[in-house]
Amino acid sequence: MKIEGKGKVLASVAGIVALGLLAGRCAPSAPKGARKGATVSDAAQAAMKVYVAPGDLDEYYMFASGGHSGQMYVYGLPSGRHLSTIPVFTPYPATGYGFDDDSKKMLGELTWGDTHHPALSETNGDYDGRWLFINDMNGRIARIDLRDFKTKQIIGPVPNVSGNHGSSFVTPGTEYSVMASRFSIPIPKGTAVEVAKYATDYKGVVTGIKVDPKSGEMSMGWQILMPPFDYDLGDAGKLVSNGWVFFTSYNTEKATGKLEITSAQKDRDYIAAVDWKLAEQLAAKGEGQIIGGIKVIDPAKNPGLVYFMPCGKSPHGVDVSPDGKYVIGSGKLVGLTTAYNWEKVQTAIRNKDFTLDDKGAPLTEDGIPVLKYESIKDAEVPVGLGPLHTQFGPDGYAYTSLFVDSAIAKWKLGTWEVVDKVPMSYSIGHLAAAEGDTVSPDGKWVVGLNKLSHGRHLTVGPSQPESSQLLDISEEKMKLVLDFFTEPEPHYAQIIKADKIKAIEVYPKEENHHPLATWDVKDAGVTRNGNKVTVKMVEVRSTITPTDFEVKEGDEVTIAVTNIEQTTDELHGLGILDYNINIVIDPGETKTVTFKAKKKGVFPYYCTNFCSALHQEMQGYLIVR
Ligand code: K7E
Ligand code: CUA
Repeated sequence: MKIEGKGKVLASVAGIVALGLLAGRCAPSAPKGARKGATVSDAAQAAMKVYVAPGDLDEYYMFASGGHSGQMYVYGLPSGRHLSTIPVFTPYPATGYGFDDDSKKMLGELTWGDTHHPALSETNGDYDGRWLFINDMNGRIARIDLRDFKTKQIIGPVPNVSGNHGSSFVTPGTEYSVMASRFSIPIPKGTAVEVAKYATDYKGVVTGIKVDPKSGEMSMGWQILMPPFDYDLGDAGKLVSNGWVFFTSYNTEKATGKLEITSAQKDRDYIAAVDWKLAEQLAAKGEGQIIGGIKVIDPAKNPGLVYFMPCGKSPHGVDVSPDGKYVIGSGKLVGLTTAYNWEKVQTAIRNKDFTLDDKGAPLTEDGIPVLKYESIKDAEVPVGLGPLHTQFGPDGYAYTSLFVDSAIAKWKLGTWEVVDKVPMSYSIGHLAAAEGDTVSPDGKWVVGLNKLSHGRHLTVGPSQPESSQLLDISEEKMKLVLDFFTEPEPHYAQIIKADKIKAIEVYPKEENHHPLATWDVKDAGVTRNGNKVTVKMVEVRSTITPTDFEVKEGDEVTIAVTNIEQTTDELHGLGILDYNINIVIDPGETKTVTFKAKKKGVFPYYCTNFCSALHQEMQGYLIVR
């Protein structure tokens, strides 16, 4: 999204090239800092592709999960600039998240989360720019509203879900955001059973969290009982496969102990294919047995609900092609990925074409039939070692990350030909393509989300950033054009065209319905009801009103701050020293913070967010007698 037109960009690039040539005095072939072996022309071309001139805007947003930081990070592409941090499962003093009453309540007792897979809301299988969902291993999903980039709801911990890794993938109409247990446990939660009884007494579950199509509000949809495997990743079917959702699973041995050995005994693990439309119907009929406070549907009693598709050992990603015709899944330690043909899967289901056990009977796992691998696979594509995750372009090309090879392979759906491979530095996990999970990927860019960054940046001590690498995929050969660095731990990211997001920068006054909103400094002040004190506070450049107030020791104090600004970027903060209070109020917003006045004395408060030349004058005194 170049604001000032291409001419200016080319002129800027000419500048880069000229700089490169000047620097060339000591390194004749490459600009200063370019990797060994790069020529001026390679580096200049790459620079031209990713250069976003000062004042220009990126064309894409990348929303990357922050792993066990519990946050989401927003980057611009192709520049790789970090634009924003969206606090989700962890307090974040920079925006006061987790300190004000509402966000504190939303976080509850858990002040950390482990986020893995962001999912942008979809309409007809395309990102619609409305919401962003993100899972937490502690059995939760959060919804971020992309109108203001704020976390609006956290659902969970959802009963029976343990280690919510296979999440927060959405169905093509955002009917559901799904969850799957990584760690099977005895359910309901709270039951203690020895690990020796794992195979019989532990269970996994797959859950559909219903999303209200208007408000995005999440509620419990359905839950399905699953054998005690480890469920890993998921993806919803689309177009021809719409109505189904797929999850990889490992440890189908139902083993315990050192899984790296004990779960490597069989030839194959499974991809679970779940008919979510049937689950929805069954849930509507009241099917299921209440476990842990919610109805859990048993697939053994409801044929057609779940099938297992045999897959290479320890698969990670499962990915549905943009047309919905292929489901791609791989064993994590092998050199090929399998393309399952959805038509063949359906035929196998119709014909009851199941894997047979040693006695020649159809193989089931806790009552769930296992389809026959040979009947449902279309191809085994020799992508390279350690295929983890696949993304797609608009032209029938697929891009698979290879952890062991540390590379990305480009291959063609249908011909199954591997056409290109580019090394990553180092050990790529997921990869994300522009609009890559939709029915109409953009091509253009793929980001490799690498696990290690060793030697790619100025040293910062042992806790190193993660390296992401941007590939230009607009031509036949992929080109590595940029390294950039992210906060831990960008397990997965999604990339959306920037013009799909219509964010506000100010909360309009007329939308503020907070009961304690105070828009006139004359209405600011203190009211008392017994030992409960309410302080209506107004912040506007460059005064906090009231400028001082008194309470008594032991009072329960609620401060409601309204930032009455209606101007972009005029945020105000409220920090109260020694009381661990730090909130930030956006223009037009009202927030409350409640605390017990436990300490006597005089406590200065002040605006923490730089707002004007007299920001430093925005201060006052809390007196506790
Ligand atoms: Cu780290 Cu999807 Cu949780 Cu992979 S995840 S590489
Ligand atoms: Cu208000 Cu600084």
